Amino acid sequence: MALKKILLGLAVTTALVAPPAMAAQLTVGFSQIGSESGWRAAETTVSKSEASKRTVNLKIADAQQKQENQIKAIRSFVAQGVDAIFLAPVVSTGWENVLKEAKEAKIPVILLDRDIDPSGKDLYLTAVTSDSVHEGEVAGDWLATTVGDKQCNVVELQGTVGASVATNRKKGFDTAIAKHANIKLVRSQTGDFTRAKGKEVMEAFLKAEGKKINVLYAHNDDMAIGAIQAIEEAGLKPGSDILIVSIDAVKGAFEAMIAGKLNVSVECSPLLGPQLMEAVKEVAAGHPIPRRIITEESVFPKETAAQEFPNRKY
Ligand code: GZL
Repeated sequence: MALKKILLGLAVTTALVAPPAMAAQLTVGFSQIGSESGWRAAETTVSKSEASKRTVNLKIADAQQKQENQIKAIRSFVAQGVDAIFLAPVVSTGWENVLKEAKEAKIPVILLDRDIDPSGKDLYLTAVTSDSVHEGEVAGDWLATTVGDKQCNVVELQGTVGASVATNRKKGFDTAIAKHANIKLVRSQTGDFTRAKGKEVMEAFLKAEGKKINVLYAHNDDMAIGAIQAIEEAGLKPGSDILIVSIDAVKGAFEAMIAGKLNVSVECSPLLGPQLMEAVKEVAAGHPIPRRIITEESVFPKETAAQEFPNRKY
């Protein structure tokens, strides 16, 4: 049972001008970041399956987490004259030129799971994302509630440098713990959302801070899972010697919670396919669509992980 149902997202305002109508069989170019995490792989899988249920021909380009590959993919989609472009922007800056080319070609762009800087707000139709500042706040609030007024040194594994979700999850967490003088952030570094880098950076944290570390805050479960290996190899118990709070709520996180090695995971659903496909169909019909599509999310502590695990879809 989820600890709390949270409706994430910002106020919904409709786009001012209805986009150009499109043909019945839609071809959509999807510039996907890569396959850096279980979450990302699930998002790709769901997007494919939702497209196949509808008359949407989805062309997915995997950028291996490199912005230049995403820019190349978008240019190729524009040259092919696709009906719409989905973009999961690996970082939040550097999109103006290529998105202007899409706009000049009258190809609507829909952002997926991450944002771009406000300067680009007129270059896309809508953003299907969660509220990642709130996810960070929920993680920080959980920690404050759990440790009370006990002295607590935190290390942080940040997501990809420059990614909107990493900036926001840091911002939300920092805001939540700022109210608690006993909670101190002693180290913070990017683990690039991957298990391998999460393990490597946690090894460095352990070497530098050792037993002074009381808590790990990871911006996603994959980095937390990598860090769990490092903590065990250092002879410490993840989930008890070092509490771990992370975000995504992928199946691997539930397995770690059931094993008592992870304490809580804040959900960030990758199952955005249905909302995405409905948005692109609305665009095709020339209907105005909301500037932000809300995703419903929850928080899962280890105490309820075993009961919830069978319900998990990613
Ligand atoms: C969140 C998404 C993040 C996930 C990570 O919307 O952008 O990217 O939290 C993924 O697991 O790598």
